[in-house]
Amino acid sequence: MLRRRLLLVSLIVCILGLYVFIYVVGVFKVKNAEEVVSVRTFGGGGEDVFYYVFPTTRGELLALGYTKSEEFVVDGDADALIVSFDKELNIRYWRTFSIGLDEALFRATQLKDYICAVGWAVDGSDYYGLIVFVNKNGNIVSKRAIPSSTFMDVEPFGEKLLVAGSISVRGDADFFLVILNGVVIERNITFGFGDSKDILYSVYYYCGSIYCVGKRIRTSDLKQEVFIAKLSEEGAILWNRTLREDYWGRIGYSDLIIYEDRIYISILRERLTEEGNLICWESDIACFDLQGNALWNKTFSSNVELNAIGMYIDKFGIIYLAGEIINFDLNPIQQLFLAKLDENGTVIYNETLAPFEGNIGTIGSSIYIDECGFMYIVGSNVDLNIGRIEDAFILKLGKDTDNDGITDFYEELYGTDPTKIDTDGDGFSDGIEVIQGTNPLDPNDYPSTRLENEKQFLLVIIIGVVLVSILLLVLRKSILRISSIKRDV
Ligand SMILES: [Ca+2]
Ligand SMILES: [Ca+2]
Ligand SMILES: [Ca+2]
Ligand SMILES: [Ca+2]
Repeated sequence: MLRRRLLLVSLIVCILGLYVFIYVVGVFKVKNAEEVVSVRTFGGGGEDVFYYVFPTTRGELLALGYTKSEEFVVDGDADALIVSFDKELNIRYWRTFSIGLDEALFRATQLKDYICAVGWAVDGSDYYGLIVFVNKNGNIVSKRAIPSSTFMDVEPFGEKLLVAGSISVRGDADFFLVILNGVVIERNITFGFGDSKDILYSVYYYCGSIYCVGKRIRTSDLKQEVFIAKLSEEGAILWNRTLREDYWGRIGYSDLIIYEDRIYISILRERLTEEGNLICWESDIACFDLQGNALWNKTFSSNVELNAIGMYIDKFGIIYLAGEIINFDLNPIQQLFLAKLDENGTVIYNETLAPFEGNIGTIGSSIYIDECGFMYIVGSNVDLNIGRIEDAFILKLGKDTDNDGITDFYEELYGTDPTKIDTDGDGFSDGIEVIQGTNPLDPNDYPSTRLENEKQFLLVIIIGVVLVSILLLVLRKSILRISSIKRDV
């Protein structure tokens, strides 16, 4: 009898312990995201640029680019730069990296235990393709610089990596796809036109095929065109096509993303008069099927420049573009450009922003959207009085009216109420439910271990009191029983 009581007491103590543990772990780690529009700059006296931002599996945001420590720079002063931010834009760590030349990192991808970043190193007119492996502590564990090449993009390729860029052969450049096993080149695929300088800007591995976009500059007439191709895993070209063949203005950059069997390409290019004079720089966003047939095209233009080179597609299929607009009607004249399009190319949002005070221009380079709809844009700002790039920046954007951690835009897409913290009334905010992966519209589906608001706090107290009372009752009975046994003895 006594043993059974003791067993019961231990069981209740265990339950209480577990209960307190779940409560502490659950409640104190959960905090509603603030309604923020925040910006953080990174840099010193020289030039600092972020080219790319992406989330790692560790919940951080990594920004890549370069840093120049001195105001007046000479060759070799630019170093590759990696900065890790949390989602509140606090810097977790930053690293610079140099091989004695001018280095920059341009794109990166997540591998199982490492981040692989690619870019270039410049030595006068010589270019090196740069590849860097970074471990989870932000330390560079291996690196390689491949002569006569430039690396523009990297993509996981099974256990290996696909790197895209260009390689120079006797002064001419060819499209260059490298298959890497670590830093070891396992295979490379070069293809080009023989009469042009060719560079791949972006590569994407999708359903067993390789898709890439680049540009070619024909040496005879300097005509520039955008080239897209689909290749087999072995490197055979399955189809290819050039875009804007009638066109010979310069191409600034092009990016490629595939989402649900559709290829999306952004192009930064010049628009010229018939006489060949520059009107402006403008951006196209074009959509193709997997056979390369054009589905739609949309152009964004301004009177001087509009670049929309930062492209991201979220899980709802919304296309985001971030970049820069230069327009003499704006004050300051150079601002951040941001647009959202639906899958049919309809613009659902289009805005210019000046996040810095004073005569400071803003150049957006890359954009990422988290699961709650917050947008993170990186780039660099420009002192417009002297026309010089100053600091790299990261900007977090998103309107969250009810402060439940989900932006108003994403509440619309999730179908939750943008003015109600807990749409389905199950005691868990819409934000917590989205982060925990439960249905914010189903009161019977809610997170099991994370507790959040006062209602639950009260419930926790009540259940706690009941459990403690039972424990005391059982203990008292045991003590009484023990004393009665003693009396009997
Ligand atoms: Ca909200
Ligand atoms: Ca809500
Ligand atoms: Ca809820
Ligand atoms: Ca729910």
